[in-house]
Amino acid sequence: DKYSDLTEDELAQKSLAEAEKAGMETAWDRLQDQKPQCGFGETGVCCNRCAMGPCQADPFEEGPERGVCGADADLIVARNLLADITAGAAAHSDHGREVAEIFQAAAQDETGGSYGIKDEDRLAELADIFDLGGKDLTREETAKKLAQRILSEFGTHRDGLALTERAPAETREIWDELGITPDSIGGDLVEAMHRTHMGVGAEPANMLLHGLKIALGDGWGGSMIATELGDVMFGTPEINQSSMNLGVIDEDKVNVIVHGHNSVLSEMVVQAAESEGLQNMAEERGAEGIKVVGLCCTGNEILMRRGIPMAGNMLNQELVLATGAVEAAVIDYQCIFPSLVESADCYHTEIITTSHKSKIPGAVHLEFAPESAESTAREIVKRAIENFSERSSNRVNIPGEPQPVTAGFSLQSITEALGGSLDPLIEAIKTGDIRGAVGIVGCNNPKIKQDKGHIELAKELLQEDILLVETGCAAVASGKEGLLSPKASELAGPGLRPVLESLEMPPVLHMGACVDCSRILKLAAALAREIGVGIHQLPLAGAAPEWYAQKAVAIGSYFVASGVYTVLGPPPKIFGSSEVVDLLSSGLEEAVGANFAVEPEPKAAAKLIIDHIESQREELGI
Ligand code: BF8
Repeated sequence: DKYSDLTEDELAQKSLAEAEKAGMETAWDRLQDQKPQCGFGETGVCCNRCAMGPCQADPFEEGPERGVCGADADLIVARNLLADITAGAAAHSDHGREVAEIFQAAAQDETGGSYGIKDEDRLAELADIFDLGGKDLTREETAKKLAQRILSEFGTHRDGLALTERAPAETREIWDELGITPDSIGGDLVEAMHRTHMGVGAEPANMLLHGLKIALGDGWGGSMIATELGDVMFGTPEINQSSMNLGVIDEDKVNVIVHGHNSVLSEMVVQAAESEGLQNMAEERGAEGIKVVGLCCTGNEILMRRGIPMAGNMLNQELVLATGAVEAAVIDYQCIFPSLVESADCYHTEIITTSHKSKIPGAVHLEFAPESAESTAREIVKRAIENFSERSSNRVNIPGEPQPVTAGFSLQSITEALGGSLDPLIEAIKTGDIRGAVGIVGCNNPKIKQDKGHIELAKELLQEDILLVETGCAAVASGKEGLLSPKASELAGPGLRPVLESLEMPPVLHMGACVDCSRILKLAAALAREIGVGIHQLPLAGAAPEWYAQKAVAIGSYFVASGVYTVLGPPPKIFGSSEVVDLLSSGLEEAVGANFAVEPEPKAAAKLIIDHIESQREELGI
């Protein structure tokens, strides 16, 4: 039927039918309304940066070749791309800074006990990297000093980012030679926006090198800080069992969705919902309890650390409302459709915004602040309970049963599962039982059948004995398909399968939210160090088969700048400039030893990746 053309997720197909019945518009409808999309925009040659414009440079030499300021297609494309990387890196880094600010408030005992230190080993690891000096410091002193040091990296100093030291020397040398070693997270981002202003940068290659620098500041800075401090405060993920898809919504319970990205909110909502008082209140109102369910990356955060079930990925955000059984959807920021309040109007669901950065007209706003986090979280859950009586039972339609998943793969939990060191993994890579590893990451994009890009690429690679690590919406696509279960190891090739079976591991390791792509960097860096090479020499690759977000552009850029060959599904908006296309393919290969490729068709993308991995192996002599 028409729904099965839109999404691979069978429960989503059923919910799409429900949504249509309810008169709820979805992203797929809106994409249809937008067609045909603007060719100038698609190829990146439209510039709307200043009041002399908007301008377009015609890549086909039929119209004007320069904007009013004199920028040609190459510059317009490079400037737009730099602006996209900046927006993405800023989104991750602002999130990271918020986590750091809460960590500081906790260290200074200003959160009324809402936040604290759960993983002391990780705190010690960070104290070491940030060279805080002195084993005599108390835990509290260490935390305070660390918070200060980390926050200074967001703006007030330009001495580099401590966490980049995790990268192997061979990789850091490449950055130094190119001048793309980040100086400061905030400073580099401000400079990036400066460079995109009219009359500043006019050399595409120079602009794009700065793009790599801010991307590295995201991966090895802003995002990594979000991951690390999240682990310190809420615990480093351990392997756990949970479930995924729209079927996790529980008809008998008060359902609270947490949607967005920041663990400092979702963790508190989970804690509040666990409290006996609120559970009792829910029962008094006729429910069997409260169920917190995640969506998108904040869902990934609480799945990783607490085994909380997930309703789905980005394109499931409207469909989950069509179950008719969601009392409240609590959001912070990023990847939240601005039309979500209107979608919710078709049902009793209340949309609750929590950040002054991310308000939606018509939503209830309860500002989340460190000093009142616990009470705000309780208030949110209370509102959901009160809303339970507004649910119309005849409109409840939960489309199927949840899929079991295994999640919680951090560098620590992977190392532990391997018996205390990465050696068995390295050995299996050397013998060729495992040919290499690929990080499949990123979003959904309605231009691609939901989840199909992720799932098909994953299956192709697994049968070639390639181990997969995933984050973000890609990991959720795999979860819904059953690939996050040890059972799915039967899809792996003859080398990989016995390795997985002996460890009872799934063939796809869920490593967390998009900011946790930093876990993939950390794993890659650890492997490279063990083997004694740069990251660009490893048999690794990255893929973003259904990406939509500027954040994904930043992630792709730091993967490549770190030495990881990366294949994109949807084409980036660069095809109006042959210079930029050349720079991102051959130019980057020369500069950082890795490049981008674009291939929306999963089998063809798999072929590119397999060929790359085999040639890396050959060069390593394994
Ligand atoms: O940071 S994968 S659609 S939810 S941007 Fe967004 Fe993309 Fe999903 Fe999380 Ni990431």
